Amino acid sequence: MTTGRYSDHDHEHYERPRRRTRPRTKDRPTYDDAVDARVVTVDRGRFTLLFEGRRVMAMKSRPLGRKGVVVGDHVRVVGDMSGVDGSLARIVEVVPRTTTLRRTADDDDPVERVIVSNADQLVVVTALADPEPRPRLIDRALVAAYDAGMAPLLCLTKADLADPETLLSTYRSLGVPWVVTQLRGEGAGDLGELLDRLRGRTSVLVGHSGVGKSTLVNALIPDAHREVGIVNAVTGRGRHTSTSAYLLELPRGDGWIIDTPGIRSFGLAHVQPENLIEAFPDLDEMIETCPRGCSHGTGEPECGLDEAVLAGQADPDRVESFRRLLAAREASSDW
Ligand SMILES: Nc1nc2c(ncn2[C@@H]2O[C@H](COP(=O)(O)OP(=O)(O)OP(=O)(O)O)[C@@H](O)[C@H]2O)c(=O)[nH]1
Ligand SMILES: [Mg+2]
Ligand SMILES: [Zn+2]
Repeated sequence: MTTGRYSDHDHEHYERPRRRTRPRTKDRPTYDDAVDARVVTVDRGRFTLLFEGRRVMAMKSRPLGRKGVVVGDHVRVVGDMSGVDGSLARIVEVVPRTTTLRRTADDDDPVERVIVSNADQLVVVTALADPEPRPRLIDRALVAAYDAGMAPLLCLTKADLADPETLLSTYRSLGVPWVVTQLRGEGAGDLGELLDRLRGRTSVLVGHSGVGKSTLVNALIPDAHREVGIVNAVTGRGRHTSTSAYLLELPRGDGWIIDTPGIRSFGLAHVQPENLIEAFPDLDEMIETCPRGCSHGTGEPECGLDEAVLAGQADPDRVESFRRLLAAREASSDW
């Protein structure tokens, strides 16, 4: 017992009492000397980190256990941070993530995975042609963005090949911001609008193989040297040129961008309707009158959304868009 020199309250400031049975050498080290770095890419259990402008290789250290480390993570690191060939630092801690982009386990991949962390914007990259745009992919990606609390941005590429109007008309009532880009053909090159939207944030590019994600990254970041593929003229598919997610810093430290491999499928079963409707603040309060267990989908009896439309309190286009996304969540995971 204390002799009165310290109050009980002060005791709480102590570190966990040291157990005498535990040999000293096994005491958990405190990582006062750890430095902050960010995960650029992951390759077979080895991590490339960015630290003071240079790339440093690292591995996970034991205290992390099975905890995953993903592209975009802010990490605390000890050891050799020189970045010279053969050097290997150790990641000792993952800083709590602000966002995670996840995919549910599905036929393609039986494990639920975090794809990237700490991105605040999801850029849904869709080619206007070559490969043909697939609106269901866009819907599914928007669901993933809203669920993850990330701002969506629609980026329509290859404007030299087709007109964006038809596609854009589908997305107007969702209020999703969009940019159109063209990096080939006459008049190619202006990325000012896209750059404005990327400034000061971490953006992750997602979309089918061959839509031009890596081409965009190369155009935005002159020394990115991302490998670019070709689209098969017969199948209209890309060749999955990029094979792992990769984080890059925009010129002048103006933000971060994460290039990802073309996605074949994207499981969304983890997404709850309640989370999705939060992305529709104008509809959110209309569901207060719904019967318990209402999914707010088309045909749900007495759904508050239908009542709100009938009463002229909700925009029918918005309700329809919300329900389209809700249905996209339940559809098969193929993009
Ligand atoms: N016509 C046209 N072609 C483009 C444009 N942007 C990119 N491409 C072409 O599209 C093809 C695929 O580009 P990538 O950047 O490798 O596509 P990706 O999305 O990174 O593909 P994955 O890494 O496989 O997921 C390349 O042949 C590019 O030259 C564009 O604006 N117009
Ligand atoms: Mg690529
Ligand atoms: Zn409802």
